[in-house]
Formats: sequence, C-alpha cells, structure tokens
Amino acid sequence: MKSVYSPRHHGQSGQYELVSGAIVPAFEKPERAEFIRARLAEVALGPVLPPETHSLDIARKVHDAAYLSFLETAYDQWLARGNTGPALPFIWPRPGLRSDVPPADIEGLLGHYSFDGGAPFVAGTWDAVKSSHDVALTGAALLARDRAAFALCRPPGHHAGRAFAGGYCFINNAAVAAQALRDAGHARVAVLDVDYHHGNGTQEIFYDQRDVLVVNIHADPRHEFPYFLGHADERGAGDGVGANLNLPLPLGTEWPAWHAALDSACTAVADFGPTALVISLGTDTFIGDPISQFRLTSAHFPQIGARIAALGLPTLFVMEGGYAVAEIGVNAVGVLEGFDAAI
Ligand code: OKP
Ligand code: ZN
Repeated sequence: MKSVYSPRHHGQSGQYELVSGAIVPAFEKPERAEFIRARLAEVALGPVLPPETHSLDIARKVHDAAYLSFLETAYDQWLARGNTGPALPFIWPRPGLRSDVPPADIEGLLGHYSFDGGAPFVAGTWDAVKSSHDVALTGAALLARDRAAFALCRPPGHHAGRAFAGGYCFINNAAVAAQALRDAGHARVAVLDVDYHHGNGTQEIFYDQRDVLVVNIHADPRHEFPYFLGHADERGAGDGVGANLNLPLPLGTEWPAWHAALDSACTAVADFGPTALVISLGTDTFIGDPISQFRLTSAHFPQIGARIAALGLPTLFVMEGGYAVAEIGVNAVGVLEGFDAAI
C-alpha cells in the first residue's frame, strides 16, 4: 500500500514532559516517525508520497473554528506575553469554575482549550500539526482508487476533541479523515481505534452522530490515561446511540484477550455496514512500550492487519501512539504488511 509522510513533523520536538512528578524527556518524539519511515523503505511496502496541502474546511466540521485559530496562534501569543520555552497549560476550568467565558490571555486559553498538560506548543508545533492533518487528508483521498493507505501522522490526534488538545494531540487526524470520507460520499464510516489509550477525542467528536461508528479497544480508564472517558457504558447520545463501542481491557492484557476484543470490534464494524474504515493505529499495546501495560509481541501486529483486512473495506491507517522507538517501525509496518498479505 501507499504511505503519506511529511518531514514537517520535526517541528514538534525538543520537549520534556511531567511524569509522576518528574520532568523526563518527551516520549512523543520525532524519532518515532523516522523509525516507521525507515521500516517502510526496508520492507518496500510501497511508495511514500508527500502530502498535498489542504484547507481547514474539513477540519472545521470536526473542530471548533475558534479552537483551530487558537492552535495556529498559540505559540505567537505565548511569545508576545514575554514567555520563552514551550507553552503549556497549568490551570483548567473543571466543574465549579466558569468555562463559558474564554480567557483573553494565553495562559488561560491554554487551559480553556486542553484537558491535560501533555500537548506542548513550540515554534514548529502548528506547522507539524497542519502537516499531520494534510497527511491524513492525502491518505483519505487515496482511498478513491486504492484499497488501503497509511497516513504516517505525527503528532498523533485521537485525544484531541472538538475544542481541546491533550495527550500529545492537537488536530484529530483520524476524525478529519473520517469526515473527508463522509464528504466523499461514504454514507457510513467506521473508526476503529487500536491504540493502547482510549481515543477520547474521536469519541467526543462523533458521540451524537449515527453516520460514524467509533470503536475503541484500550486500557481500562479506571487505571489508565485518559481516566475520564472510555468506559463500556458509553454507547453514544441522541442520534448516535449505539454508534459508539468501548472495549476496555485490564492492565497486563495479553494477545488472546486482546485478539478476542479485536474480533468483537470487527463484528461491530461489519454489523454497522460502513463503506470505509479508518484505523487509529497505535502500537503502544506492545509489551516493551515504556508508558503502557499490555503484552502484545511484534509477531501479533501482522495478525491485527490480517483481521482488519478480512472486513473487506477501503481502509485508511492513521498513526497514533507507540513509544518503544526501536520497535515502532517493525510493529506499525507489521500491521500494514499483515493487511497487504491478507488481501
Ligand atoms: C497518547 B497516545 C503517563 C502519563 C501519560 C499521556 C499519554 C498520552 C498517550 N504517566 N501521558 O494515545 O499514545
Ligand atoms: Zn496511546
């Protein structure tokens, strides 16, 4: 299959993060995308194309326009206030405080438009975020002719909601791609998120819609980030009741239980009757992942691809998480190889 990649992802770099009270080097780093790109070449999966530049028209259907403007201008506002270094939120409007009056100052705005302190802005952030969005849309367009495509997105997107960043995510690339497929004439689109973490942003964006099914296989949020969404009783709202499925699994989950959940997820996708499928592809389910606690091995990832291929749908893979950098190429491209071998 073809892949889409942009070197502009490097703009999101050079950060630290706060883990359990300690400042540590960022797990979401440029090497991640470079190891995947190297593995694509190593196994000669197919052509690696640059993205076409897209407008934000489709992104505005899944994100608030004011939020997108905030993303584009946040770092300049941070500098204009006399700050240096990464822009990070440190105050949030939790229930009991006012969230209906957007602050005019960037420190307040960062909290207004985020749910955690894990999506830092540096000088190149917007350019990288925009390029990741363009990679997703270029990948979605390939499905007009190709059975499948791989959007090597970085930064990832599945934690980003209609009007919030968080969990390394800014624009929800998978949601933008799903919306593009809807606009291209697919009446029903499914998003299947196999990242270790629940894709709370994708769920929130489509929660009251019946035209986009969102299915998540992830670590139980009672024990894992993002903690405040992703439970099994979240089935959608309004028109979207029944079009959201969460399959939370215990920490320590191994392949047999994970694969059984994938089978349930694929049955739900098939029952929904979509004509296109978006996979939020995280490989942080890997046993060696430094921030995650499932136990899949590299041999399992091609089997994920094969099971997804059996759905027989036009399929866009959108890269999300995976922090075992040395193995991320083998694992992510392994899914794609398993898909290709099964069609
Ligand atoms: C992004 B993606 C660990 C802190 C967790 C956020 C994880 C974001 C994961 N103690 N930090 O879904 O892979
Ligand atoms: Zn993840």
